Amino acid sequence: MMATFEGTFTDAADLRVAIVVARFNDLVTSKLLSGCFDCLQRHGLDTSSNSKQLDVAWVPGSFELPLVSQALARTRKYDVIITLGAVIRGDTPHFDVVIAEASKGIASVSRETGVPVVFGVLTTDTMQQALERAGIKSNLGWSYALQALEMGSLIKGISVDDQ
Ligand code: INI
Repeated sequence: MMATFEGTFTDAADLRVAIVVARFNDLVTSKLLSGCFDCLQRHGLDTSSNSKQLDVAWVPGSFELPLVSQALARTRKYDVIITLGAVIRGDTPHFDVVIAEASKGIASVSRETGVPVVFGVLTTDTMQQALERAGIKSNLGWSYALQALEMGSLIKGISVDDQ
């Protein structure tokens, strides 16, 4: 019989989530974090300070997101990990190095550990564009949390018996 696998957005009560957030450009990343919390809480996840479902790790910048995501994924305590960062183009090639390492690293943590890791790193030309995506116009933190609910529940629903 054909199996159809789909994530759900409706119930986060059973999910365990870790968020790794970069302090660099924290004017932006702290707003993304608020958006994440808001979405998770509205979907039934306990976001209180004594929550057993949610942990948050702060790292210096987006370059460090993969390493800490990997450490958290290896604990096997989380169904899904959300990374949050803001890489804003400056006058040097540093931007390209940071975003390349963050994106490749996050993708490989996901594949190597089997724990979905949401890529929540904004890449923009200006701080204004980043702020627009972190609350002034919309808050992509909310969308990243929604994608985490979908991927966490989707992977959780695929057991070895299905393969
Ligand atoms: N880190 C960011 O998260 N965003 C940036 O825009 C950024 N820029 O442009 O430099 C940035 N750099 C810091 C980097 O992520 C590391 O923390 C640092 O190089 C130490 O390893």
